[in-house]
Parts: sequence; C-alpha cells; structure tokens
Amino acid sequence: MKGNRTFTMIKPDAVKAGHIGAILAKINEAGFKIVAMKYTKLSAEKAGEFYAVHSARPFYGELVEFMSSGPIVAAILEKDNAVEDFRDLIGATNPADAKPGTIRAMFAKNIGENAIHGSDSDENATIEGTFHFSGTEIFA
Ligand code: 3AN
Repeated sequence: MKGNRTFTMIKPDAVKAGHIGAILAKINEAGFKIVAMKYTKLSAEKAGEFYAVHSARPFYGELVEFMSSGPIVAAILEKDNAVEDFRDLIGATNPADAKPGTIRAMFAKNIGENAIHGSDSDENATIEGTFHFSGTEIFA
C-alpha cells in the first residue's frame, strides 16, 4: 500500500520572493493536510546532511550553499498517495519542463533554485520528516 505522508520544504528562493502564502494555498487546495510545519533555517552542515545522497553530483556544493542561504518552510503533509500526488503538484525538477499550473512552473527560477522540495519515495518521506521533526511536533 502507498503511504499517506510526504515531506516538503519551501526553498529559500521562494521564501525570499514572498511566495510562502501562495504555495501553502496551492498545497491546501490540492487536498493535503499539514500535520507538521516550521519556519527555520538550515546550517550548511544540516543542508549537507539532508542532501548527502547527492554528495557526488557536480551541483552538490551549490545546492548546499543555496539551501542554507536563507529561511525555509519545512512541513509534513498527509493525503492518500501523498508522495506521487505531491510530485505531480510541484512539477518537474527543471521548471522549464514543469507543466503549467504546477508549483515549480509558477514559482521556480531555475533547476537549482526550484522553489520547493518533495520526497521521492515513502521511505525518504519518513527519513526526511524525521530529520526535521520530533514526534511531539507532528499532529496527526
Ligand atoms: P527533485 O527535487 O525534483 O527530487 P533531485 O532529487 O534530482 O530533484 O535533486 C535535488 C535538488 O538538487 C533539486 N531540487 C535541485 O535544487 C538540485 N538540482 C538537481 N539537479 C540540478 C542541476 N542539474 N543543477 C543544479 N541543481 C540541481
């Protein structure tokens, strides 16, 4: 059975551009319930840990620098088929390829500064949610 939770971050570019409210509205309209949320800033060390899976990629340094450059909004979201439905809502990694109406098509600047993160599997949704939130910060 597919899991019913995913993890997201509104990235520093979208926060800086004032899109937190509009993005949260899109998330709510798409039927996701927010079960945990915080406005926070990642240290370079924490951002490096979060993206450790990409450490061999040429863009890793840039990604860590960007993700620790300003505040983010981290959240755990609940909905049937959460991971896949949320990936559909945010659109392709490169906003140039993202379908019209998706969050990245509307708010992302480029492939590096692409407005929002969404977990790519149920397993990673759990790992990423646990990375940011303790049990007492999640309201099912
Ligand atoms: P997604 O976020 O769509 O799952 P991933 O997991 O391939 O995409 O990449 C993680 C993050 O790394 C992306 N959200 C983006 O910020 C950054 N990234 C991916 N590919 C590139 C690239 N070619 N150049 C710069 N940054 C990239």
